[in-house]
Amino acid sequence: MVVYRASTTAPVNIAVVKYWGKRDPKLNLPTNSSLSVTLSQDDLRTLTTASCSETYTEDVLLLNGSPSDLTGARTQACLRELRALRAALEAKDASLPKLAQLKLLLVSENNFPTAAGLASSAAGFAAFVRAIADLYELPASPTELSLIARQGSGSACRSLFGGYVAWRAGAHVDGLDSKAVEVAPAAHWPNMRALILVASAAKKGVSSTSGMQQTVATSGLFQQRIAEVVPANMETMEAAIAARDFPKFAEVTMRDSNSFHATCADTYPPIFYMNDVSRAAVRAVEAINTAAGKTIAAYTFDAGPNAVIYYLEEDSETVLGTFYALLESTEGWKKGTNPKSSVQLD
Ligand code: 2P0
Repeated sequence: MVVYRASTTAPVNIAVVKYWGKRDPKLNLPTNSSLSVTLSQDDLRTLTTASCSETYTEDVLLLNGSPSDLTGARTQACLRELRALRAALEAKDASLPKLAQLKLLLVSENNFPTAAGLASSAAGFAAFVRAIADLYELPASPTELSLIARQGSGSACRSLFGGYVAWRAGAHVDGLDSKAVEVAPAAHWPNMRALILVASAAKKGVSSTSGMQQTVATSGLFQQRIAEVVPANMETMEAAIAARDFPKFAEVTMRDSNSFHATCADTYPPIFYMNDVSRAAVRAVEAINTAAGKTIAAYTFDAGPNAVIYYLEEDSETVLGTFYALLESTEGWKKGTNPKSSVQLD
C-alpha cells in the first residue's frame, strides 16, 4: 500500500513588537500587528513529517514520541482548510491521487525542550501546516499558508518565514487580510544575534490564550497600547530594521516588552510573567549599555520569565561576558543549561 510522505522544519520566532489580544478568538484575529525575529533552525525548530495512506484509520499526531490531541478546534480548522485546498486541486486534475480523503499521521519533534517555556506552539503549528501543504503539493505561498497557521496559533503565522517578519493584523471580519509578510530576510542584517536565557523550565501559570483575553477584557492600559503604542512601535521598528539601526531596534524592543508586561500587570487580577530572575537580566542589559556608552543589547520577555537578548556579533564578547558573570552570581538562573543558545538568525 502506498504511503505518501513529506517532511519540513519550522523555526521559533521571538516577537520584538508583541501580539497580545484577539479581536476574534475563533479565527485568531489579533487586536494589533506584531513583528518578530526568526531564530536559527540549527538551534530551535520543530521537524514534522506528514504522511497519509489508505491503511490509516484515524488522524494521529505524535509529538516528541507521545500521542497528542488533534481534536481541538484550532487544529481541526487547519486540517479542514488544508484538505479543502487539496480537494480543490484534485477536482481540477483527475490524475492526482485522492489524498484529501485519507487519514493523516503527523510526527513532530522539537530540538529543544518543549517545557523550556520557549515559544514551541509557533514552530509547532507552522511545521504542522507546511508539512501537510507539502504532502498535498499545494501551490501556496508562505503568506497564504500563514492564514492557515494563524488559526492554529496566532504567533505560528510568523514562523513560516525566516528573518524579520510582520503579522499584519488586518481589519476584515473573515481574517483574509490577517497574515504574515517578510519585512527583511536574515541576510539583510547578518550580524544580528540572540541569546536565550532559561530562567525557568516550568510550564507557565497563565496560558497566552487565556491571559491575553483577560487583558483585553480588563486592562485600560491595553486600550492605549493597541491604539497608540503598537502602531508607533511597528513603524519605528520597520524603519530601524531597514536602516540596520541597532540602538533604535533595541529601544523599541525593550519598550514594547515593557509595555506588554505593563498591560499584564494592569490586567485584573494581574498577570505576572517576569520574576526576580528576569529583572536581574533587565538590570544586566542596562549595565552593559551604560558601560558601553551606547545601546548594544536589548532584552525581551514573552509570556514567561525567560529572557531573549538581542545583540550584534561584534559585541558578543561584552554581552556574553556579562551574562556568563550573571549566571555565576545569580541564584535562580539554571546553571548548566545556560546560556540556552547564542544563535544566528535563520
Ligand atoms: C508574541 N506571544 O507576539 C506574543 C508575546 C506571547 C507574548 O504570541 O492563543 O501562543 O495560540 O494565538 O500565539 C503567544 O501567543 O497564542 C504569543 P494563541 P500564542 O509572540
